[in-house]
Amino acid sequence: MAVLNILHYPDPRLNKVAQPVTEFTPALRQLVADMAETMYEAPGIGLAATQVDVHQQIIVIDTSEEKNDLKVFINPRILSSSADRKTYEEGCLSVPGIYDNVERPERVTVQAQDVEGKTFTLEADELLAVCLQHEIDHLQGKVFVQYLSRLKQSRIRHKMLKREQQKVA
Ligand code: QAP
Ligand code: CO
Repeated sequence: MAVLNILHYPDPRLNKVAQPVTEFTPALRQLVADMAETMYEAPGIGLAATQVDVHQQIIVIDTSEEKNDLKVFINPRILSSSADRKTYEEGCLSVPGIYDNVERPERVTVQAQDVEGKTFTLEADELLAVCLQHEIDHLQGKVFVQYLSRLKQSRIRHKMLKREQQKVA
């Protein structure tokens, strides 16, 4: 088990499109375990492989209070989204300390595979629906900041770059 390094916005590697997983190997299991450890250690409620610089369609989520309900989504697809929308204040492990409102469909039906390659379908609402959409965006190279106004994006970009600078200085 290992805690992986998380890429920070505006790292261009966060904009890479993840490829489908084709082989359900012990190495995939290990990566999922490491992603879960990285998410719990942060602590966070969701992590996409893109955020740890692995450009494969893999997501881990745990929105439970007790942090004992790990959900793994390999090759996730949104089959349907509700017309109803809801605004939620989102954050992201790749954009630490930044939170802002994003409007998305309130409910989604997602099809994915588990770590063994078995296909399942899940209807999600509430926080899980927000988190799934946020993480699936990551696999498509999209960070939640990209839903905000250009002015906000520019401010966040500057804040993050300045913070990186201070680390090296
Ligand atoms: C995505 O985000 C998400 O800024 C998962 O300093 C967020 O786990 C989906 C985190 C909100 C739905 C709603 C953020 C940790 C964790 C920070 C996370 C921070 C430390 C974010
Ligand atoms: Co995120």
